[in-house]
Amino acid sequence: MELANDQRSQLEALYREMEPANLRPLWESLAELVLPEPKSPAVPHLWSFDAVRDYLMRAGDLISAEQAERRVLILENPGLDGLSSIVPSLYAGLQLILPGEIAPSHRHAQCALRFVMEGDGAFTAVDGEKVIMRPFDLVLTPGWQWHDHGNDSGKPMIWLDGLDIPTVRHFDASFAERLDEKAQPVTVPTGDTRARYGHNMRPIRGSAADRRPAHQPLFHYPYSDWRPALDTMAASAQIDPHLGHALEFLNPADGGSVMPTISAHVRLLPAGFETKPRRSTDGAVFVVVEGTGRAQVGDRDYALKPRDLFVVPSWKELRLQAESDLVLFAYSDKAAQEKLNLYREECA
Ligand code: GTQ
Repeated sequence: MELANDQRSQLEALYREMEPANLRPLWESLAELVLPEPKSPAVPHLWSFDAVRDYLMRAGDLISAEQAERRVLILENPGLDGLSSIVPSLYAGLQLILPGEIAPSHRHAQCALRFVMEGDGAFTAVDGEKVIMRPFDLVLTPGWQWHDHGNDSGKPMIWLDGLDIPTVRHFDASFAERLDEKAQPVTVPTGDTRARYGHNMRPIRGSAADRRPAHQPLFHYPYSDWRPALDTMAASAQIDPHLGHALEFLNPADGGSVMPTISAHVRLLPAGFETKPRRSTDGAVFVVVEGTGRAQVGDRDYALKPRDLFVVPSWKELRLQAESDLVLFAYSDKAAQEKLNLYREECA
């Protein structure tokens, strides 16, 4: 803004007078408030699973899951210091449950997903039903559904927690409750919800068998379903040049995203495949499920190995290269952005 010297000094005097009245001039900050395109404060970053795991196991020696309520190391974006956020709208953490431990029952407004990184056979109980968690399963605990976690297996279990904590904070809409008992009573056999809602079928609406919340019935998307689906897809010659073979997880209630604020998908990039550059306004968290390759995120370049985690902030160009068959899981705030008519993508 071009201003004459005396105009500038008179304006600044006015700003100082206005400040105690909690008033500020828009014209000094308009260009930073209404950007011509996204300029995320979040930066690309990669966490090596092995490095995080070491710290998590050390925490496991010092504090129990019950004491901690949730024994989790937050993956905080280096550009979002102190905000417990991996991108401005989303949270990510790695949670450890040791054999015999319980993370007590609670419910909250925030939506959560779990993506199993290590171990086999711990459970998450959701509204009275246990899900047995196996490697690379996706388990949801949708907003306001009771959940606790426990480990009856003989080995440590580690999973990625993806929540919309910063989004709920943004709306000042957080509610949370704890159950008096440590673990909620199990009232429904394991697998019951998947049988009812997980096979492109559902109980007749309103019938006695239609027992789950109408908007959010399903909470388990096992690896044993999604991984073979990707292989079958990859047997066809058609591959999306920007995505590879990609499948999005759906909410069977409405065919939309898994939860109101969070979308999730998996992809398979065959060995030697390289995606064309693509950018989108959603902030996304990726997990390498299998394979090796490279990810270029904006001006950063990462070598990928199994169980690494990396973040792609809004509008940063992403290119992926598969050395061996590369399988990725990702979640993002695309679901929330689409509801607000904000989502955009651009393919080069
Ligand atoms: O498992 O309920 O990583 O409430 C953060 C907050 C996990 C959980 C987190 C939570 C949980």
